[in-house]
Amino acid sequence: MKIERIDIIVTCPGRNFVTVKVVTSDGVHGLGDATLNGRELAVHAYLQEHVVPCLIGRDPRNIEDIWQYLYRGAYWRRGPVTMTAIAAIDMALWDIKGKLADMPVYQLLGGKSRDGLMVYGHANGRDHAEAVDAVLKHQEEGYKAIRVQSGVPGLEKTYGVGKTQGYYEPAEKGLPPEEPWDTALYLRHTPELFRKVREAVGPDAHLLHDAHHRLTPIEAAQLGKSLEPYRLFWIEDATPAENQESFRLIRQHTTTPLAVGEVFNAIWDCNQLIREQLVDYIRATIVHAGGITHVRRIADYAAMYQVRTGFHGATDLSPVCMAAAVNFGLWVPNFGIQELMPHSPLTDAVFPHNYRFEQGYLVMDEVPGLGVEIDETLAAQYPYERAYLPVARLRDGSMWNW
Ligand code: KDG
Ligand code: MG
Repeated sequence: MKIERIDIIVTCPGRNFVTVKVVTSDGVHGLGDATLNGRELAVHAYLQEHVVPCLIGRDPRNIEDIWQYLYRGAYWRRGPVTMTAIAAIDMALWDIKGKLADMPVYQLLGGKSRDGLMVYGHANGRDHAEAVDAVLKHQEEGYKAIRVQSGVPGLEKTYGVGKTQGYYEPAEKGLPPEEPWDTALYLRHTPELFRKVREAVGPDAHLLHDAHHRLTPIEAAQLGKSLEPYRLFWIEDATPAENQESFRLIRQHTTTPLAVGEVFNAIWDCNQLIREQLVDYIRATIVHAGGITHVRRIADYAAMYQVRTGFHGATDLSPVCMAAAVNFGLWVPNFGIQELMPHSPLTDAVFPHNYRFEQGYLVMDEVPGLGVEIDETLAAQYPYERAYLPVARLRDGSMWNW
C-alpha cells in the first residue's frame, strides 16, 4: 500500500482551517488538522513544498517511521509550523490505520479507559454579573466544569470575552487588532469575580480560569493565592513558559493547580515542568505538538509524575483535531479534562463528525478511524480570508503578551 496523493484543503467557514487529506493506493483516506491560528498559510507552504513531495509512494502504515523521517529528517527540529505539519500527517495516518483495521483510533491506542471525556465550557461576560449568568447557563446545559472570563472595568477589551454570548472567537479578519492591558486592574477584579461565581454555583462545579500568559511569575503567585478560597480546578497559562523554571516561584506560593502548554509543540517544552512537578495539567495538544504519536509520549512522561492531560480545544482547533482528541482522551490513562469551545454550525457542517456532547462529557461511537470527514464541496465555497489574533499593549504603549 502506498500514499498516492495528499491534498491540503484551506477553508474559511467563519474562520480559517487547514486540513490534510492523505489518499492511499487502496482508496482509503485519512484526515489531519493543520490549522495554526494566524499563520495558516505558513503550514500550508511547509506541507506543500517540503512534506508532501517526500511522502508520495511511502507506506502509510509506517506511522512511526514517517514521524521520525519528518522530525529527524528535517534537520531543523520543532517549532509550531513544523510540528503542526507533522501533526496533520500523523493524524491522517492514524485515521487511515483505524479505517484499515475497522476500529476507532482509541482501540488502536489500547482501548477505552473511560466512557467519556469531562469537558470544560467557556462562560464569559462583559462584567461579573454577565459572567455569573453565563456560568449558570453552562451548568443548566450539563457542564460539570466551566472556565470563567470576565471583562475588567477600565479595560475596553479582555481576553476570553466574546462579542456574542455562547461563542468565542478571538481571531479577527484583516490585520492584528491592538488591545490595551493593565495587570493591576485585572489582579484587583479577578478574586471578586470568583467570589461571586462560587457563591452562585455552589460547591460542586469545577471552575477554571485562563490568565493567558499575561502575568509575571510573582503576579501569577499572587493571583493563585487570592483564588484559593474559591477552589479552582486550575489557573491556565499563568505566565509564559519559555522559562520553565519560572513556574517554581508560582508553585512555592500557591496550592491553586496550574495548567500550561497550549502553545507547546514538543516534549522538550514541558520536560522540566513535568519532571519537577511544577504543573498539574499539560495542555500540549495533538494539532500543535506533533500529532498522536508525539502527544502520547508527552502524556506517558507526564503520567510518571502524576501530571494529567488538559488539552487545548479552542475554536481554532478544527473538528478533525477534536475527533483525534476524543479518541486520545478515551484511552489516555492520565486524562484530566478536555477543553470544549463548540464550533459554529457551519464549521460542523463542513466537518461532519461522530463525537458529541452529552451531560458534560464528550463521547463517540465505535466508528472506524477518527470519526470525522470533510465536505469538500461545502468547504470550497468558503475560501481563505486573512485573519489574526489580537496583540496587546500596556498603557505606555509597550508590547505585552496577548
Ligand atoms: O489561537 C489561540 C487560541 O486558541 C487561544 O487564545 C485560546 O487560550 C485559549 C484557550 O484556552 O482556549
Ligand atoms: Mg488558553
